[in-house]
Amino acid sequence: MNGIYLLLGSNMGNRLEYLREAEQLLIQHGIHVIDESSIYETEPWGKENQDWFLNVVLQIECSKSPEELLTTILSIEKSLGRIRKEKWGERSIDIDILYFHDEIVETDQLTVPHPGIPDRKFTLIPLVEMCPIEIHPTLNQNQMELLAACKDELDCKLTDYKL
Ligand code: PH2
Ligand code: MG
Ligand code: MG
Repeated sequence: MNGIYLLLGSNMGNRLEYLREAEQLLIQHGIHVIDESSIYETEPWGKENQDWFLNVVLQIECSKSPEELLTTILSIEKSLGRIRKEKWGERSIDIDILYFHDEIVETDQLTVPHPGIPDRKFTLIPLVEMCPIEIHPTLNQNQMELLAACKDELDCKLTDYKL
């Protein structure tokens, strides 16, 4: 992988506004957004009976380590009212580090590449749009190959929304 990729997701309140505010807060914290995917409206994965998500992937640049980036992300999630209740449950904003170049991080706080990537179309479809032939550092498949092998059948609709 060449690049740092974040997934933003929201399924509460004004979802588009949460994505926009999250991007603005990332920029205010010195993070450069260099590319963004389309915004997708996606069926909830992992837990039914919650509203659909809006998801978008950002490619960023920053001078932070993965751990420092996570600290920034957690403070942004907190300032946007994220309350952690249950795993996979509804959230105003979720910001996940998908890839940090070819770095592999496995600590109690952070796993990079994000372990959910190969199982989630709502993550792979925007990645294919942005970096189809970049290769996952441990699975050794590119984003198109990962999507072709992905068994997730949940819906992922392209929208006209813009950040
Ligand atoms: N995030 C989750 C759990 N389920 N489903 C969709 N469609 N989009 C998400 O961003 C998402 C999810 C945990 O972070
Ligand atoms: Mg997540
Ligand atoms: Mg998260």
